[in-house]
Amino acid sequence: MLKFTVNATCIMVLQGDITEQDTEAIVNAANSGLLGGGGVDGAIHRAGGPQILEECKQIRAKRGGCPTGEAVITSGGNLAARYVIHTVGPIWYGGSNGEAGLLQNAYGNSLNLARENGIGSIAFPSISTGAYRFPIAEAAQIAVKTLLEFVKENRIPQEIRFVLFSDRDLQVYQQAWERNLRLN
Ligand code: AR6
Repeated sequence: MLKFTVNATCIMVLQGDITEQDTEAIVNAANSGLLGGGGVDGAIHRAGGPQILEECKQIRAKRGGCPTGEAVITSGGNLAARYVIHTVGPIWYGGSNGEAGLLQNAYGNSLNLARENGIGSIAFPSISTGAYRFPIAEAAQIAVKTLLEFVKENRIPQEIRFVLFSDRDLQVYQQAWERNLRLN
């Protein structure tokens, strides 16, 4: 586990299950259809119950889903978290199809939505690095840079957690944070 403060934000990088986090919001690595799926998306809908899917369906009916790089918000259903922010990371097609910018947007728009909703604490999974096959070292670098810029500019949220499923993934994200904090 890594824990440090940047500006006014406490940042924690840890191994765990995002569905068990008691932050005010957790972020879901969803797909544009918003109707659930495997990986972290499946885990969040299973743990949170039918309320989340119901709200996702309403959003889908209203605006036809969630484009890649954007984010929408629902309640957390039965989760400890009050909100779920559903964002859609890019599918990796080799890196020359705008993947980096879209991943940056997914993190940035999730944080913008958190700010708009006055959310004080938020937990992120490793977006796009599972089924969507984004190389994790590059994804971690994008995540860290995007978050650092946001907390420096905004001085919120009070707490950000990065919740990695495997020990290997935890090491990659810890290294990315250590590298970027040295550079800053
Ligand atoms: N807590 C934290 N991390 C988790 C959990 C969990 N409970 N479960 C899995 N992970 P993925 P993507 C990690 O595939 O690549 C879905 O079907 C996992 O080990 O969940 O953005 C959606 O519906 C990996 O490191 O998301 C989309 O169709 C990370 O979460 C598609 O997959 C992301 O893996 C999105 O693909």
